[in-house]
Amino acid sequence: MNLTSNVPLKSVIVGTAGHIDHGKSTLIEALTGTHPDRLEEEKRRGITIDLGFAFLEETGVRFGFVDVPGHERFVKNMLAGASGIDLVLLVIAADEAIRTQTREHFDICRLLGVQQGVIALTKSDLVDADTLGLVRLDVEEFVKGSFLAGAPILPVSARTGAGIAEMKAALIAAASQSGEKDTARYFRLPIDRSFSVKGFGTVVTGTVVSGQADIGEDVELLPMHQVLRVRGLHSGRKAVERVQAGQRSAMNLSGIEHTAIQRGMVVAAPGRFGAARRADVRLELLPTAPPLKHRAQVHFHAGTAETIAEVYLHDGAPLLPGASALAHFKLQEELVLGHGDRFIIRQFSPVVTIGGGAILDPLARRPARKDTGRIAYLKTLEKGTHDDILMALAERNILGVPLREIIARTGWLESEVRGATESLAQLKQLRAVSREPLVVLSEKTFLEICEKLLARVERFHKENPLLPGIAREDLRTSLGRRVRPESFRTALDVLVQQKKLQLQTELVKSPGREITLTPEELRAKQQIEQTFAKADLAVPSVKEVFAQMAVEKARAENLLQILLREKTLVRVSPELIFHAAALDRLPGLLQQYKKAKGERIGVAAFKELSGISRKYAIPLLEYLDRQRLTRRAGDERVIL
Ligand SMILES: Nc1nc2c(ncn2[C@@H]2O[C@H](COP(=O)(O)OP(=O)(O)OP(=O)(O)O)[C@@H](O)[C@H]2O)c(=O)[nH]1
Ligand SMILES: [Mg+2]
Repeated sequence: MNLTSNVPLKSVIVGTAGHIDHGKSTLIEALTGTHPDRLEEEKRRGITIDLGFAFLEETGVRFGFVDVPGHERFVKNMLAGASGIDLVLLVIAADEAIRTQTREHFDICRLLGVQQGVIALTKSDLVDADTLGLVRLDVEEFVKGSFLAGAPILPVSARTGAGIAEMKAALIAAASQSGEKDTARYFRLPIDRSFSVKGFGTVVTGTVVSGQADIGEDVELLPMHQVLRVRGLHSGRKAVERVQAGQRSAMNLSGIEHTAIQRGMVVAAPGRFGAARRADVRLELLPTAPPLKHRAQVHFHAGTAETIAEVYLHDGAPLLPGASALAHFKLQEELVLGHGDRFIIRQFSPVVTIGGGAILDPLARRPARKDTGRIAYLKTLEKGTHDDILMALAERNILGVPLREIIARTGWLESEVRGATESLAQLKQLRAVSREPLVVLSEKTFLEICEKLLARVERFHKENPLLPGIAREDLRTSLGRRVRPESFRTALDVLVQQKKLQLQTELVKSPGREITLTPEELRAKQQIEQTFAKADLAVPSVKEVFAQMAVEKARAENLLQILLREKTLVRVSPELIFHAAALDRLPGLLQQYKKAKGERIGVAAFKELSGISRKYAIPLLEYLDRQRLTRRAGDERVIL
């Protein structure tokens, strides 16, 4: 029985680094039994060209080795492998000591924020003890002041096997120091290979940088935002049910051709990450690099992706060697980046590593000269608490920020976003204008919307004294497109609750706002009413009534509306209006008729009974039908 099978293994990714031919791949083979070179061309030329992989399980640690090429032309492949590593195995041949790519790979590890490592002095069989001693001194000097200061420096020989056991022990010791992985964050796996396996279909591989994924789950392929099903998983060449942060993983995906997927793409938890062409960053220039000019073009590498970027320096002045600054990158292709991701930049030509840094905002906007709050905002993204960052996001997005965007820009969990929203809402700094999906607005912006609403309603009343209120939809569109419907709805609710506005079905009005008529309007209103009262059932047309009025037509129309709303007048058909008192006489008249002549009445008889002209008799009868005072029966009506 295998007693260790139930003990959870710690997953640690070790990446090699070092100059060409210094024995990286050979050392991996000596440690794991697997030679990482897999391409025909690699075997023929005896050099590593692309990333190679090997695995080793030792004393509770599951090592995933990523072997990188040392050749200067393949540094970009090295970068794709180096982005997910926990430990670096820096390989320096004892007979050659420190060379160009030793330095470049080491710079890259530093810029990527690798925290730990072990140094191998390979080919120890080729040098004597004195040379070995000198190389060791060189190396100690080289790593002084860096994360590798004090790291073990171990002579090894793949040829004789000397030092290999010590190397394993050192890796295990270093692995025990490496931090726990964040499996709680949302799943993300930058793809380094995509191929097809007979009988299975498309398989992608990479190192899981955060979260976990299970067989049967959906993942999103980015930047194309395509949702795919996970059919199978492998880790360390074994079939598994789940892969998680810190593991080398192979993922069998259904619904896509392997040729549609390339290195640099990402599989991730659906809806949690974005893809963009602009990023705000903290950029550090290597002391050995030449000054970097504003708007210079560079090669940009992050995760397993690479593209070309244009560098925007905020004050326009060049960045000096060894200095760091807040900067903005305009990328040639859409990349999937996360807050805090490390990146590397290389000079456009000749191609050498010149700097790197961390992503602050992976969904950045084009920098604007007039945007004076930008630097403070970026500093908040860099150093602020969750509350600070959420406030900064809300303040800079007066339209409001939806949950999805907050998560894609910060890498927080949904629960963290909701938590920060809650605490800021209690402090009256933030307002959730919608809960599902969550959309937040700074309280300041929200209050501005409320003020604007009140002012709009006030103005409406002033401009339309004869109307009871503004239609809700008109009020919303009057705010323009810079206010979301959710913000409008919430602001209106709040104002109604605070009794600052009143809502009557679809009309919004100021409370206590009654229509006040001028004496002239009052007279006109009475005149309209009396005209209809006098006409009784022989009503005039609206046009005729208006023709006699002293006030202009628009005002007369409003006064008519008021009379209709008060139900003093009743609209029987679009053209036909009666005084309510006249209509009230009809049921009595009909009942008398019924008693005297029976329940059926024709149009001519009705005309005679009511004294109404023929033109108006039909619409009026139809009105009586609707009122259920009569019922149509052929050409006649039955009085009910
Ligand atoms: N004598 C001796 N030769 C070694 C040792 N390790 C590697 N070599 C030889 O050095 C050469 C290069 O080794 P690799 O492992 O391919 O070197 P690498 O660093 O992986 O090279 P790239 O991947 O191309 O950068 C090979 O011919 C190895 O046989 C060693 O410990 N002793
Ligand atoms: Mg190699």
